[in-house]
Amino acid sequence: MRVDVITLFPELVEQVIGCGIVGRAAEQKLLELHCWNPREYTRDRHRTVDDRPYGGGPGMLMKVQPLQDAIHAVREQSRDARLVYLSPQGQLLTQEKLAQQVDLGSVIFLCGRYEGIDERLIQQEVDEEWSIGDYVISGGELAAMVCIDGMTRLIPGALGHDDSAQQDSFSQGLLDYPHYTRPEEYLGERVPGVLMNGNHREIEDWRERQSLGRTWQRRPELLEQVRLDTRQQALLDEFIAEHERTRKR
Ligand code: 4GX
Repeated sequence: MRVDVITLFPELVEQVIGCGIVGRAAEQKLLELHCWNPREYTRDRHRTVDDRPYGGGPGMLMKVQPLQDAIHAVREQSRDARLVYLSPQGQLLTQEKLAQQVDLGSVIFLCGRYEGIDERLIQQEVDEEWSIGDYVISGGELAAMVCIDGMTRLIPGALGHDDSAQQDSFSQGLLDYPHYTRPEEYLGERVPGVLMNGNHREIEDWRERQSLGRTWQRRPELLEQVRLDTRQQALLDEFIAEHERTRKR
């Protein structure tokens, strides 16, 4: 998968490509990342990349000409890629959106700095606007890195082990179950017995019951988006019954 990033801080974005899962995917050529710096497309001595907003007010916008030229340069190399602008005004990112983008293929991320970019440039060039959450960060770079990281996990072969991103939280629309490692007893708390008895059917049931139960407790709105099969409904009912029992005690 090819990912292009238009950014005033290419070093920042290139950092993610050196590390962990994303780094390995790049080494294996599963991911090909290119950064484009609008500063390289400026035409004045000062290499100006910002400009003043019409109507006044505080803050600056990204200067249109260098940005437009950078976009056109990327487009020459990545014609059919979707151009995604990252901003708090965008559609909220979900695991499903990331998966759809991985299926579609190449993507260009446009990272804004300052107060953003000219609205007409968004209308002309941008295919989709995404937000990583309802909060404000200082530029689109960290948001693009979040997208790149999340997408990379979904590229077939990018996760080292066989049991793939299938196991991740959200891949089934549910939260993850709790995990335990050594020691067997920590601060007086023991590892749940079911995980120690080697009965894989029981372990699988326990994990799914925990997934369903934690989603019900912490993010009930997610449960409305998934259709539970009969087994899952029974496991959730068991979790809720157990929850009611311990509440009464
Ligand atoms: N999810 N930001 C973009 C520049 C900006 C300002 C105004 C449009 C309008 C963000 C987020 C995010 C901060 C990146 C503002 N763009 N990006 N930047 N949340 O907060 O994606």
